[in-house]
Amino acid sequence: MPCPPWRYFANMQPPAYDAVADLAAIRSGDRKALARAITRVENELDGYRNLLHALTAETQVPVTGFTGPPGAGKSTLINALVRHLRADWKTVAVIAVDPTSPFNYGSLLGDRLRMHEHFNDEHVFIRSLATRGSLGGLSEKVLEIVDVMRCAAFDHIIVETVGVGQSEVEIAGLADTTVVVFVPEAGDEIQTLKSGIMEIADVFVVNKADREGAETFANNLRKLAAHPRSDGWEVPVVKTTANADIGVGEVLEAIGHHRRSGALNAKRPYLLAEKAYRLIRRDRMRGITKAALKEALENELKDPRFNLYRFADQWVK
Ligand SMILES: Nc1nc2c(ncn2[C@@H]2O[C@H](COP(=O)(O)OP(=O)(O)O)[C@@H](O)[C@H]2O)c(=O)[nH]1
Ligand SMILES: [Mg+2]
Repeated sequence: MPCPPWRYFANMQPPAYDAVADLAAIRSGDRKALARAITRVENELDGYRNLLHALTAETQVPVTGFTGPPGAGKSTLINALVRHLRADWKTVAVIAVDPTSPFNYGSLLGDRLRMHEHFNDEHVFIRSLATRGSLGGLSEKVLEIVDVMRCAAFDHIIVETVGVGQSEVEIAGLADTTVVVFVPEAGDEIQTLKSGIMEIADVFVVNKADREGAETFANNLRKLAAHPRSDGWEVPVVKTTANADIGVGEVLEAIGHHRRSGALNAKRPYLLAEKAYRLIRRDRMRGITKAALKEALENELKDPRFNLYRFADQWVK
């Protein structure tokens, strides 16, 4: 058959993206469809909004966030948790918002070797996201990606993020249960983090319990966490030595208790408000950067009648 003229191809419309069919594939366990959907959402490719609008509220899949300073052992702990969950035949998705995470293929060889056992396991879905915006902050996209993942019928979804200031609060808006990982050396740090951390932590982990001062540190944390919160949940403190697989089962238990406690129901409007706020902020601020403002100002300032308030109003959507 002769080849049709090139115009024929140029005028051909690609088939419209069918979000409902895509979601059905994701629900049925098609991991390739899931990976493609994540890429679609991450890069805002054609139809990504349709996909998000077609999501249904999946509240059954537990989403646990791990936050804490770099080097605290979050990845090691998650690795051990995945091993425990797999021993129980559970499926797990891990999403790492951390450029240094061993879940990231580009990481150090040692870390990669550590994660190797799970990379080849088809029941463990691992995805790492580049941080956008503030250094160490949670990628804006992770919210949407986790919600897509919730549809994929995993038994657990785990999110790792580096705890640098704001991101602890961000992860609280994202995860059902937030685990804050400390190391015994964090003695002074805890005083400065105290107020914010107490609000968002559902489980405290003192990792590297093989190190000196772990017991004292854990006891100090217990004193801080001794009072039940307004939602009735008393934050447990678990000591772990993640690289020796010690205390890992207790972390899973603590997460399970939190999930079953009903505290989550009290937290849900807060979590959703946090998410909605971030989505709206992102959309309203789209295209508005200080660089773009500066560029526009360079022109406008030539006008002697320039007025900052009229200028700003032009940008308010
Ligand atoms: N001594 C000790 N080292 C640990 C423990 N857990 C993790 N590590 C080590 O701490 C380093 C940082 O761990 P990693 O999981 O990458 O930390 P992350 O940055 O919080 O994800 C690695 O060299 C781990 O082997 C632990 O319980 N005890
Ligand atoms: Mg890590």
